[in-house]
Amino acid sequence: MRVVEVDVAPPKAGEVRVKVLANALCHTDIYTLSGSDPEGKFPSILGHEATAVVESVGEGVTDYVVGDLVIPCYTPECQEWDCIFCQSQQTNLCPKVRATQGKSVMPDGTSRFSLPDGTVIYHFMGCSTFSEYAVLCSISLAKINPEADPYKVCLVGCGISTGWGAIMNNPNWRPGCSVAVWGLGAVGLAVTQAAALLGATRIYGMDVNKDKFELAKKDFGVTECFNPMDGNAKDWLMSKEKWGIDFTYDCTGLVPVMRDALESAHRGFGESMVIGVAAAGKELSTRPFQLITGRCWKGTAFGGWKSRQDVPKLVNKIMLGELKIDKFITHNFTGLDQVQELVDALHSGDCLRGVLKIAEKPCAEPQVANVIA
Ligand code: NAD
Ligand code: AHE
Ligand code: ZN
Repeated sequence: MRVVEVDVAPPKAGEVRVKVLANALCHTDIYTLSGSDPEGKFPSILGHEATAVVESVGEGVTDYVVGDLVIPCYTPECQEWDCIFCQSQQTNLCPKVRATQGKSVMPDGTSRFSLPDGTVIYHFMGCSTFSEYAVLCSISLAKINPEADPYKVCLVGCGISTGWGAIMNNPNWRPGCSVAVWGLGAVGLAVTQAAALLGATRIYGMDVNKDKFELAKKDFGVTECFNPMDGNAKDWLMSKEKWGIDFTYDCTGLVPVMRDALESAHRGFGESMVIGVAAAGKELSTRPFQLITGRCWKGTAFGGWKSRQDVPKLVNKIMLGELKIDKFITHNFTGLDQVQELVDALHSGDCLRGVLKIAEKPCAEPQVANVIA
């Protein structure tokens, strides 16, 4: 990983160039950096959990004006009448730019990033916000309340929204239920926080790092913790709840954990949700009997939120104090030169989210000088 000077070309039709104010590090950035992502293409600019300001707009872009405060969204929302995904209430997976996004380029097949010698630098997840400037599709931006704190609400761009949505967007959710979460990072703790808020009465947290347990119980609604290094988590859960857990969540990206989560789900109606991203080549397995006996295996991308319509609402709920985001921010850094410190922090085991401040928020009002005539 290196910090270098990059040329950021102007936005083309349907695109927006933004000035990035803040970017938090998500585990998925590290996963792609490690080479485990089959779609990872290098050299690239990582980063997808950000707040930014619109710097310029390309031809045909009418939804944004220069100065708008926005959150980049790796799951876009084209909102077109003939997009069966945007028109459906069942999904947030708008596929409009997914094919080119997966190839790490813009919809016209080219990149807006290059080195001064002409070397192409690739995009990442349609965002690439570990940068002073980035170019995104206009359908990949959510315009938010200009009064929002950009150094906090950047978290809405991925992990926290994903964890909250896994609970809040589940039509089968019911208060009084039991929940089990593997992986007490920011995503897993957003799941437990939302579960507690929506009335779960037993919330079991599993992590191989026992240092996570105190905070999980104190601040994020977890009622009991277990370290899978100390024994079989499935057996432990079954000793607590005879027929299994109502809702289970993998927030590790490890396929053996995903299997345990499914097999710990309640006989007859338990649901298990895959949230963690598994490395290239990994596959799931279980006995089909687990499904025949009524367990349901599913997954979520970005917690099911429809990005452009739901992200501004999430930001408002944070500003109203209904959704608590502060406790997820364990580390703060300033300037792109500190990106390695940010990565080291997430690896250290005591970091939920580290926020990298990249630029000052511009003043909302024009500055007027006092003049004595
Ligand atoms: P994180 O690294 O902060 O947290 C992961 C946690 O899992 C750590 O606390 C770690 O100690 C724990 N862990 C590791 N092995 C474990 C095991 N065997 N059993 C129990 N716990 C274990 O990561 P994060 O940012 O919270 O992200 C979690 C996962 O969610 C990642 O795989 C990430 O790529 C994925 N993710 C998915 C989405 C989505 O839309 N589906 C969105 C954001 C992140
Ligand atoms: N490139 C990976 C896919 C990774 C993946 O599944 N990403 C999640 C978001 S992780 C955010 O931190 C996701 O939402 N996926 C849906 C999508 O359209 O990418 C691979 O395995 O190819
Ligand atoms: Zn992420």
